[in-house]
Amino acid sequence: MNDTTKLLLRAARGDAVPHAPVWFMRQAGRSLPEYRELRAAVGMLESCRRPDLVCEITLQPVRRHKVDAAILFSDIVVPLQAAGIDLDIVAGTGPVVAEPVRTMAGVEAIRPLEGESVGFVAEAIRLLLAELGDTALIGFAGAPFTLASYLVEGGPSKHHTKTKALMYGAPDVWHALCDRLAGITRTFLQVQVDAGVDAVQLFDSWAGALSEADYRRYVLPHSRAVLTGLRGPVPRIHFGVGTAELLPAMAEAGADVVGVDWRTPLDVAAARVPGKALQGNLDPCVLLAPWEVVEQEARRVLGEGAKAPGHIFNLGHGVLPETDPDALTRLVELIHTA
Ligand code: 1CP
Repeated sequence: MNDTTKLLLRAARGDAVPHAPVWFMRQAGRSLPEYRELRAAVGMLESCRRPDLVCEITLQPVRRHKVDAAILFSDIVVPLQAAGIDLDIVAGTGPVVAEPVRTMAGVEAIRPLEGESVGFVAEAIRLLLAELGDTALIGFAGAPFTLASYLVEGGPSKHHTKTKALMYGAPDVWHALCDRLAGITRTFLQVQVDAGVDAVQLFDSWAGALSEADYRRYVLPHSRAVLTGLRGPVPRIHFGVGTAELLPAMAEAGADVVGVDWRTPLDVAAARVPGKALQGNLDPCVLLAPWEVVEQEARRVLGEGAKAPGHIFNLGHGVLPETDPDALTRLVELIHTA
């Protein structure tokens, strides 16, 4: 009998698949001329709040590349703004927070997220489900540590110095902050699951800045509260950059699929998180090289990924804006026929 379950879900469960499912982190966005055109007159956060635009931008890479999954077009700071935090996404910089949070009073001013205040996301998901057919729809949110980093620093940061200073220097404030962020993230994901997404990805992009011991002490309980508090049978993908030493702890936080960056070969990752499906992990910079290099590296990733119970092909982090979209289309064809 033919299994009609979406390919991404079969791979996430470790079931047999005809080929690895493939999608790309940041597949929507600046590498696509049709995205740049659509966004020319609309601010980033405004585009995230308009269901018609969210639907169109989410579908653009699906139409163009024939990927096996769409990822909802949004941003990790969308639920923070919906919860009343004054912030914006500045072109060329990223999220910028008006009043950085560094005290208990600042933490206590953060309100819980009301599901209705992100109703535009549920509406966008309804529009998308009517269009997507066999293509899986992935919802997502930022994990407490990565969100805390933007709130404490006030914007993007290389070393997360102020964030770690707060974590070490005022652990009560730190845990109170992460507790509130875990609540916001869980509600944001629950809205997406209730609206019908097939899977969720929790991005803890910057957790790799921590040692394993500090991750377990300061971060894991909060990410676990998100992943295990979420109701619904959808697979949970958990991803961060530079997390080779954290993979077992990130799996323990409640991941069904562990996302891996390009630094850790997938066969090595498979040995570190036995029984878990993996997602990754072609270096996004490889796509700037001639096709022969892309093909060789993609085949290596597929071979190493075959050591895991299930493998979802992806990059090791997001698509770089300067990537030639045709290289991504060709890569999808390769994965589908390899
Ligand atoms: O004007 C623009 O086009 C702004 C660029 C942009 C885009 C396209 C930002 C600002 N966010 C997004 C969309 C986005 N953000 C998506 C959907 C697109 C897709 O994947 O197809 C997703 C999944 C995110 C998630 C996100 N935002 C993360 C986690 C993923 C990751 O890349 O690690 C993070 C860390 C952010 C913060 C953020 N938002 C935007 C930027 C430039 C950044 C990073 C800033 C920094 O370097 O700290």
